[in-house]
Amino acid sequence: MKILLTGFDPFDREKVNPAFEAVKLLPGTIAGAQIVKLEVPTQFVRAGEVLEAAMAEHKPDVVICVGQAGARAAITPEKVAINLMDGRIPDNAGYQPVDVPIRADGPAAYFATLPVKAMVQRMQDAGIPAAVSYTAGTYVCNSLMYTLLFLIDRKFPSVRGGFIHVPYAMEQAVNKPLGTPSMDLRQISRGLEKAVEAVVICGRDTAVPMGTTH
Ligand code: PCA
Repeated sequence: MKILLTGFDPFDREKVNPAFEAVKLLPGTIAGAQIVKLEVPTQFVRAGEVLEAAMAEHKPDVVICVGQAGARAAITPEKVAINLMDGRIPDNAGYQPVDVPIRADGPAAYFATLPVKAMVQRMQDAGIPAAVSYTAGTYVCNSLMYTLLFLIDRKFPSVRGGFIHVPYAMEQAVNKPLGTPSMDLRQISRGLEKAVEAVVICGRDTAVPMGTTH
């Protein structure tokens, strides 16, 4: 099995993006699966183009995109991506769409085709804070997740795919307000490794309740 893992470059005046830093720390093989690592730009349009080219080149069985979610204290596999771009800030190319669909010919939303609950469970079993997330936001991460699932739907039907948001790396929180959540990069990477193990091991997701009441 071959798994393509992507991580974004830094954005919003940050010096690092914990997503690609944690992906870089991963071993080359996880649970027998070959890991291919790819940095993608934090740009609405270009990120999807780079991903599509990499999927055509590497022909992965699974694609997992990883991004930074600075306000979160846990590693969060995303359940759903929506067909909407609404940038609070411009992307790294200066593009700031407001209420623009990602694909005019695409559905309103796609679900991840990865076992998100099993991924969360395996991270928690390893002592790493993790939770299912039911919104990937409206910025470049949601856009890349939607584009990935659109590409799987229309062009690469045998591929399974999804997205994981990770907290700030600890060093990013140093000059931020007290209480800003963060996680050690090695723990983020260990969490990603556990999540990948779950993808390799679990065909169907575990049916334990993890939904929210709000
Ligand atoms: N996080 C942003 C975009 C790039 C990243 O790492 C997001 O959550 O949309």
